[in-house]
Amino acid sequence: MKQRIYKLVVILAIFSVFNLGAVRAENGYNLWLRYMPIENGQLRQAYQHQLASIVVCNQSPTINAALKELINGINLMIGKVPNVSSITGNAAIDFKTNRLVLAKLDQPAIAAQFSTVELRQIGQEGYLIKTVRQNRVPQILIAANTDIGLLYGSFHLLKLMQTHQSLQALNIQQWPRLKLRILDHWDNLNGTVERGYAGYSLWNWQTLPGIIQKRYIDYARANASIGINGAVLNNVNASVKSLTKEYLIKTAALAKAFKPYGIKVYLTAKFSAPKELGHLKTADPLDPAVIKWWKDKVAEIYHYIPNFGGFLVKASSEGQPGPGDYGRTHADGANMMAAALKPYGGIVMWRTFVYENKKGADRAKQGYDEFKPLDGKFDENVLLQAKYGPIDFQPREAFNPLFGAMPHTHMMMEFQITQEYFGFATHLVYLGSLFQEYLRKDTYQKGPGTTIAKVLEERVNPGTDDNNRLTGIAGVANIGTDVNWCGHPFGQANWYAFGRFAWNPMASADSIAADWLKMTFTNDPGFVNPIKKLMLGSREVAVNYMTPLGLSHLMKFALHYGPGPWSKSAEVYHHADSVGIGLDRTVTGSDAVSQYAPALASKYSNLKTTPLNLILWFHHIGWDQKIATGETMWNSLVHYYYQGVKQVAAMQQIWQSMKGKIDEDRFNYVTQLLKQQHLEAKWWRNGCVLYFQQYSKRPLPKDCKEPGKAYWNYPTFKPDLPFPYHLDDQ
Ligand code: BDP
Repeated sequence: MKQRIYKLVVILAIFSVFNLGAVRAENGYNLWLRYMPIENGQLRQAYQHQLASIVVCNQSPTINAALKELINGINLMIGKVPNVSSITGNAAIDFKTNRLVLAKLDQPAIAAQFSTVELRQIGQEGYLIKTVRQNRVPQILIAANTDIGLLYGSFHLLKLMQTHQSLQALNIQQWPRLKLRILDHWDNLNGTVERGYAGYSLWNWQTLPGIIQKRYIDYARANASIGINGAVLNNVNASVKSLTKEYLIKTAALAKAFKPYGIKVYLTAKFSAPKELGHLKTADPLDPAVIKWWKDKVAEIYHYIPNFGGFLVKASSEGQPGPGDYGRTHADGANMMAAALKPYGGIVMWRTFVYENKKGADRAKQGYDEFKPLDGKFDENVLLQAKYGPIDFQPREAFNPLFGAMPHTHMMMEFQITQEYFGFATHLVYLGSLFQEYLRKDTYQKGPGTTIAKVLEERVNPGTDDNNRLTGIAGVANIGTDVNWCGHPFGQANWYAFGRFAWNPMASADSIAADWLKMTFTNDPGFVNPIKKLMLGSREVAVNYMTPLGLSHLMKFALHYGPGPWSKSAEVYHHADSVGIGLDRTVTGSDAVSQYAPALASKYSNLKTTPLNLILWFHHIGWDQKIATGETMWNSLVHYYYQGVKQVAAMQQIWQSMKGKIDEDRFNYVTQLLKQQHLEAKWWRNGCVLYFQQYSKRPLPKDCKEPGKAYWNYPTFKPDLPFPYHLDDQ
């Protein structure tokens, strides 16, 4: 008995000392900042040697945050707390004993370690990491022009350790390609989150400003670790209450908590606020009383929140008030707000998401039609925030033609990280592939090679000072109060990937997935390689079982979960009839193709040169017509739906073969989620195939088993029934 107890104690001691990754219970709270113990003895020893001590020059809340992160991370990974010393003022750094040096480049001894090119490149937020040798003692230098650069550099060093890379000969130059890297939270003041599937809002307005939860700080850490530098705290469908003094004071507390992590807060501004809060008769942007109201409001905001970022505005869109209510343009509205913010360095992010449900109108054309004529009319502190596609965050759309059409306007990308149209937080969909696809799309704006990434990065007026150029990207957050922040454990990858693409729009979805997997689960290549492949394919899998070949918006009306091609609102997107399916957007149809550069317009006008994955976006195609798959339109469509379901089954199998390689809790959770995704993929397949078959009146290809019809109340598909769990066997 005694011996058994002894054994147990030894086992427990081993577990607690090494905190073994594969067996430790995990709930996902630590995201990609888990800092797991390095089990490879050689590597651990090398790190212990290289990071035995840290010296920091000067102190500030941001440098303290960096130091705290480094001490904690290094200690957890190598089991040793580094010695820390700090030097203030011009005191010389002892290069003999200090192994990791964190210093600003205004110190000549530090700057001397780098070339002028390196020094020039990194700007206000970049950093340099270099292994230098002084008296044959290797030193790791993290250097930057600013404190925030040092924090970003510290996270980079920790990432190298988390992904088990050598620190022997580092030579890293990093700087963000876009200035504004922002999360848009669609959070309501009552704690709910519009299109949020991971619990409630992180912001506890009731306990603010008094209580700063640890979660707020961990949120800021996670963002800083990937370079996100802004957060819009509230829903684009805005409440004016967020602009009242009471809420500004609460917001100020969050802004203060985030500041050391380089994160500015922004608010959405409801256009009718002068009426609703100020009791003015109008919100007309050209009315002097309205102009004064916004000026005063902005002054009040900066009084409480000195580092306030600015406004995000959804105006004259989906019933929201806007300049259109007074016969004014978007430029009139945006510039009026921008003028109020300008003295404080604030900015306006004005959304281009506008459409009317006019009969016969092609929604894909409307953003362009309204905004193209305004190119060059927006003030210098205004950015237009456009979704990646012209409709609405669909699994796949053609890219938004506005990105190729506004050479004199600051254009900002809007991605959706929350999976509104991707099965909520139930489906495993890695959006890194989607971000990459759109950022690399060629707009041809200035000839071939003018990718969206370039459009976002480029200056509006070449030859002007780059520092004045506003560039940016926003992602609608998938974060909530769920213990793992994002609902689906793999939803975290989309937050992570968004940050990495915001830092560098030409980053690779593949290497981002690899980094995320290593930091979030394990460095074991037996896990990382197959699961990375699974992630990289996952977005296309979802497209296959939801909206293949360029279809869009077939989701259940308003809810946007599950299939609903039979709803009136979906019919305008698929145009299925007895002849065929798809929307003619060529000159014989809505002529949306003419909104693209001529080279693209002619490519998209011809079915043969239209990319296969967009054929139904641009063309109405006969059921019996042969397409590039080599099969008829009907058979191809059905095959895509069936393939999507098979692919989810394959994802399940791959995941099962990972048993034992990661912690049980997350393994089991993802197992359940994939099972649900498989059911839902069948739900999509059966619903869409049976529905479209009513039009095609063709049999299914021979290799496709008839889907069970019971659930569908075939052929009316009405009423909507609860989720068909019995699809298990259909
Ligand atoms: C749609 C969402 C809706 C948002 C809207 C927007 O369904 O909840 O308010 O986008 O972006 O996709 O404003």
